[in-house]
Amino acid sequence: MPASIFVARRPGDDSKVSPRHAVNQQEGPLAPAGSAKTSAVPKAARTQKYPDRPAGQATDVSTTDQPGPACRLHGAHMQSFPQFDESWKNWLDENIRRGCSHQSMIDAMVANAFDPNTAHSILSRRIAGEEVDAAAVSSSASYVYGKQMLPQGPVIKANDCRARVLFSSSQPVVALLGDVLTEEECERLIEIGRQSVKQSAVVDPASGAEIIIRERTSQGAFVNGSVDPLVAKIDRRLAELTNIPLENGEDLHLLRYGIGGEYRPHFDYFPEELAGSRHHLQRGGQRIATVILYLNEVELGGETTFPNVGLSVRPQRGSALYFEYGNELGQVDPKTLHAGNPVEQGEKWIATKWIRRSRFQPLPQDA
Ligand SMILES: O=C(O)CCC(=O)C(=O)O
Repeated sequence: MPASIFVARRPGDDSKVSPRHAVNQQEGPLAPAGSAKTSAVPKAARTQKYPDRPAGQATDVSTTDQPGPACRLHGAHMQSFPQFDESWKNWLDENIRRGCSHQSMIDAMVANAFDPNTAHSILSRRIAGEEVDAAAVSSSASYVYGKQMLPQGPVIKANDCRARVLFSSSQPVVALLGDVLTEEECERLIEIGRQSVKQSAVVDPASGAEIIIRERTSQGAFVNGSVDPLVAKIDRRLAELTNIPLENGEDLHLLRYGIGGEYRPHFDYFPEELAGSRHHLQRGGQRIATVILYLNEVELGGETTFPNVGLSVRPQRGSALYFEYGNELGQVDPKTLHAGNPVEQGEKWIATKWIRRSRFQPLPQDA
């Protein structure tokens, strides 16, 4: 069962480092030879920090984060649509040769406005000695906001629920809905989760395999109506509220974060240019919308944030955060980059529904 695509965190984003993670201070990255413009790379990127990998945790092999020489800075100016040109190619090749940590190279590219998945993919391809076509990695056309799928109005109705729209935005399309689940339903889902969750995985952009990485420190489980009739009831409710056919929804994903648990910035859609997405896209097409159901209130931390648009949502029991990111042109909306902030006190329980463009096809073992 697919999980979301991992996105490398931005450099210097120390606020999201769990207090439980020890950090190793690395030698600061070096300025490029002959360049006076050290300011071309954000200041934060000059002091890379590397959270330790928890003992025994599997590694994302395509971004091994071994300590090593800090990567030299690229002299590029921050721009909204970076081009992977000759100078970036030389920069990457030099830092690969110097044995820099993969994460530090990805971080430096992201700090220069590369899409994190793209940076990840370019790095994997250069390491494998493959040519990278500049045109293929430059940004695609801007996302076109068409007609929203979510019904409009202050209250959205399903057969068994009246959800109040507490907040909404149109670019990106995000809405916070109150009263989607009752207290008892939240309790029951948490109870089901306690019996079933295990360490969460993400999709490796290169291979498509599920991997466990430090960017996602939670425990999760996919559940459907065969586990409990309540899940079928909630699935129906979400389909009615979102106005998207029931069969387009993946199984409900229950997720628990303990103290320090987080999900660093990522997209829920599968980047079509990455080989690892192919297999997942065959199972109902692209993901086009997400609903996050908040099952409890977190004592401190655990907000869902959208770093590209400065939005932060505090979990409120029974409410649902809806966002959509796939339009009729087949584009995906990068403004829906989002994260689950580290839980500082208490625990956090959510249930996520990822929705596909077409009918979702469960794997035989999930059916
Ligand atoms: O934990 C959160 O608030 C975000 C969860 C999330 O990003 C996801 O399930 O895709």
